[in-house]
Amino acid sequence: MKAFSFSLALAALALCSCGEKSGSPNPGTPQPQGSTGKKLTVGFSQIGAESAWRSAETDSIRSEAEKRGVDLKFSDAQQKQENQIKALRTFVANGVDAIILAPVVETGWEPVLREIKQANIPVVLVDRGVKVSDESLYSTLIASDFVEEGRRAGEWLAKKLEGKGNIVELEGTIGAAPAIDRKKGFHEVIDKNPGMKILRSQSGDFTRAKGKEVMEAFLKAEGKNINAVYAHNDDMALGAIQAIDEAGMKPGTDIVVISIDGVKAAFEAMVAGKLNCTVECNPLLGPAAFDAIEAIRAGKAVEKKTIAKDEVFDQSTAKDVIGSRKY
Ligand code: GYE
Repeated sequence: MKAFSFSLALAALALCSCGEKSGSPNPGTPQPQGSTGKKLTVGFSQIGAESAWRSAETDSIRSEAEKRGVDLKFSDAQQKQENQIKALRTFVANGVDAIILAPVVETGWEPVLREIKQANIPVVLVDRGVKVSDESLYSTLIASDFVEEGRRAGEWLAKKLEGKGNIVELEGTIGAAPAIDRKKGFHEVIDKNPGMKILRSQSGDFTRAKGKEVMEAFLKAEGKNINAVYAHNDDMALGAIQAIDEAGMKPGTDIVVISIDGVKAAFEAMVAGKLNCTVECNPLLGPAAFDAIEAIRAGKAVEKKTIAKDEVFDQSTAKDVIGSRKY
């Protein structure tokens, strides 16, 4: 089970303590205090609220902060890197104890991360990675393996289409790690199937509205040529489903729809027969993020990367598991 595997990964992170004693006399009890005895203050620079996945991640981090008595400074960047950089500088100016960053794109972070490092503030990256020449600019990354998610989507689809068919691709935000990697993994598999072709790829910015808009354009250009749509997240797939419905075709039957995330609405769409498959990506990163912060502050070594273990769900299992989904 996913939750079990994920906690295993977290246990590995906790175990990597290089023999040092934990600062907590009582593991599992909330540790609200900073090293000076005051409440721990953590800045969280979030990308925005573009998807159900993103909102679940925000809720997870917010509720975990509350549970542990952490003073969380939350900043919503509305999809803009410049807003994230501004928020990070404000966190530094205000002397937070640690920073959680969900970086909207991969590049362009070095200068601000250097400033943060100089101020001696640990950075925990959640869900998306960054490209930097110096890995010491952040402490750890807690995320899913996006290339593997793309591969799994490709494999599921190749099987479903028996190696033949025309695909359109709804990409995530340009320059974002999950958009780059989910494309890479998917294309890797499709390239091995000469009967499968990707007709068109375009960004739908991870939103339902943009996913619908781009799918409408795809349908206009390619019409009945399209056998399947691969969306880099559920929200765009749900937008595409609407577009297919409105074009008088049957999503899930006339056009196979596959996406990534595994949010509740995706399970509902699978039960309704409109979405065929979703590859899970765990957004409940709050506990792992604060475990990492506590470990770092206690002087323990943490893994550079912690990968959540995710599953693939399709219409054959959707009904059985929908009731137990946590996001
Ligand atoms: O798949 C998407 C969100 O970064 C993994 O961002 C995350 C992605 C997620 O907007 O729904």
